[in-house]
Amino acid sequence: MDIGDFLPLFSKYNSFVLTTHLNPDGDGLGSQIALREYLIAAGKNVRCINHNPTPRHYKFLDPDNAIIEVYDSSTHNLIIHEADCLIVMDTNVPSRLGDMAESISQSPAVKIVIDHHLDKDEFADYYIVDESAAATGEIVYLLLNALMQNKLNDTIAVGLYTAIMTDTGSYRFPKTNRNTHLMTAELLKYNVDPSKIYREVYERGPVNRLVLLGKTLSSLQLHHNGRVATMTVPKNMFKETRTDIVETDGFVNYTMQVDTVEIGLLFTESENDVKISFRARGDVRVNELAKEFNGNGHQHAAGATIPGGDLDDLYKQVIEATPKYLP
Ligand SMILES: [Mn+2]
Repeated sequence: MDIGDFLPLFSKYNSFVLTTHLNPDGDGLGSQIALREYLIAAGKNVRCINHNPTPRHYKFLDPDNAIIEVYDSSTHNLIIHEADCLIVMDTNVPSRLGDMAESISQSPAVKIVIDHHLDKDEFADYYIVDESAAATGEIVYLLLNALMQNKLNDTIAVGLYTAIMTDTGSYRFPKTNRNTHLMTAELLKYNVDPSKIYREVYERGPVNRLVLLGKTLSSLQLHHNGRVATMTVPKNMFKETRTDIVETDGFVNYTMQVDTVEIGLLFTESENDVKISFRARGDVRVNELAKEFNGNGHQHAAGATIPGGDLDDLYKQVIEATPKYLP
């Protein structure tokens, strides 16, 4: 991928819609905020529209709720249809766009994907994709530095720092490398406060989040000689703790704290679907396992959402499917 090939796209069009995946995370939202900031400064008409509202712990990116809109077909379908260019960030499959998938797929607008996941669907005109990037924010970092002659601004830097910090698990996941830290060092030239951003994202949750985490940890089970760990959040657990799925962000990573575990799984049941989060280490290709359940992701981190899925059935099916992915 040569970033230079894509730069003309961002001046060519006048109206843009930026979106990211269901249950948006720091990478999707931070990348969206950063790219929007550039496009607005370049005089473009930009709307940021997502399937879900911005979660509580990312509100600091859009404190007045003035930037990111929640998709409403009655007002947004026309905007999506009439835009010159749609940019999908941090996912490469329409199924991860929730209710917006159809409207985006049917729009005559030019479609650009900016992403770092494996196994893309063929629905866009341009793919600015680097599967080795630790975050979509790293790709946006390269794009914006090229477009802005290395003169970013504070809003962009905060967005990209948030994207990179969260998608690297605060600089500990395997794709974290020298480049990740060099980019971060550059971002810290701007008004970016790492402690403040960490606190906003990870240390401002309600107490019930910890109660939910406690119950989730208590559900831990080991399978296949301790090589596979599972945790389960049935929907009644959200009712008991008066929380919702947003609060489970990051829970799956606890499964990997067990020494023998090579595949970690978190099953989360909602009203209408079951979400499975997959983690792995070493030679395991957990995105291949996720694919069996219509999911996708990276080699060591993937996800799947099964509409109308039955929690107990899926739990059995996934555990039965795991051995062939263990080396
Ligand atoms: Mn990402």
